[in-house]
Amino acid sequence: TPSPVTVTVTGAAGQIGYALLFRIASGQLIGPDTPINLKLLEIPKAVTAAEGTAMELTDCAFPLLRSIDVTDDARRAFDGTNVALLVGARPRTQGMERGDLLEANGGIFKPQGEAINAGAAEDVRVLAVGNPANTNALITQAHAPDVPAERFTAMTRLDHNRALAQLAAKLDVGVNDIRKLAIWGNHSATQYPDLFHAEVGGKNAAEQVEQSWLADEFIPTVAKRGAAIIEARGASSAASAANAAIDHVHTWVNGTAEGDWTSAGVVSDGSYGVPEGLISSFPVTARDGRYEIVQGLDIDPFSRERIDASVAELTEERDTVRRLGYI
Ligand code: NAX
Repeated sequence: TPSPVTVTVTGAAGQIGYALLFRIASGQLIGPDTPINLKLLEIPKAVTAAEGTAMELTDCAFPLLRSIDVTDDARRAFDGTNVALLVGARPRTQGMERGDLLEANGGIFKPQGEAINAGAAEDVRVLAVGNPANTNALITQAHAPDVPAERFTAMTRLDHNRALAQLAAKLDVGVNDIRKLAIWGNHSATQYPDLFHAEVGGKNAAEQVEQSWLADEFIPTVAKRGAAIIEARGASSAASAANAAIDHVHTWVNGTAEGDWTSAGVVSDGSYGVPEGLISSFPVTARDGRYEIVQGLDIDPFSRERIDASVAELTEERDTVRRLGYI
């Protein structure tokens, strides 16, 4: 059997945590043979609830689940961790300005970055799910200078999966018939789901849909899907977000298929005019346990404008947290 992997989940008592932990413990995160040690981080008042979830995990008698540690101490939670899923975050409440939101989350992700730097395993991989995910990942990375920057990522896989599902429904094909779709920029309403490089049945996807559908239906439906779920469900996406987190890490570890790519928020190397160091979504491949930005794509003017707008928002978020002293 492969050696055990330690997985830390923050916000473990939340709704994404509840949809995520059982799938990790059943072997879907890394692979069906890899034993798992779970570490659950919560704020003090939610530790008891997280302990309740731990009891249920125990009661599943998952063959791969070796241990569960519940704590409100970040140092302990990230000690020896191989995979850190940063789900817990301060949600935006009514009347809260964007700056307040960034400030509240800086207070969460800075100490978590420090704890990762202090104690995580050599090969640690970090995924920020909690919003604003890209900038939370950036803050975490800034406080873990001993960990290679490429190990810090933000989740746009849910946006990617939403885009796959919308396009598959439009063209009446299976999601597996679609290749090379991409989400660019921020995990926010400015994100840009790109069909111009996507292929369906080996042919260009954008050429198989009306431009009006692409611009007026597809892009806004994908970008505003989170709000539509809240409207319908009375709560934000949870199981689909957990599913995307599983996909993100599974792909990172196990790789993308030949001739395909996926989407992830990764540290920019300056490609496509995205300022170096920003954590922005790109089309990425995964090979040998590393995400790499797909290089050399032609960006048409329609796409350029949308990528630039989303990247401008990321730049603004970075400037705000810089002003606040978080990076
Ligand atoms: P919940 O409010 O249900 O759970 C969040 C949990 O985090 C709570 O139990 C809370 O006690 C805990 N928490 C808060 N501060 C913490 C800290 N400092 N350390 C450890 N735990 C802490 O939210 P949930 O629905 O689970 O969503 C979690 C986050 O995911 C939110 O920020 C949400 O906006 C974000 N999302 C991101 C998505 C993405 O695609 N990147 C999609 C889904 C989701 O909206």
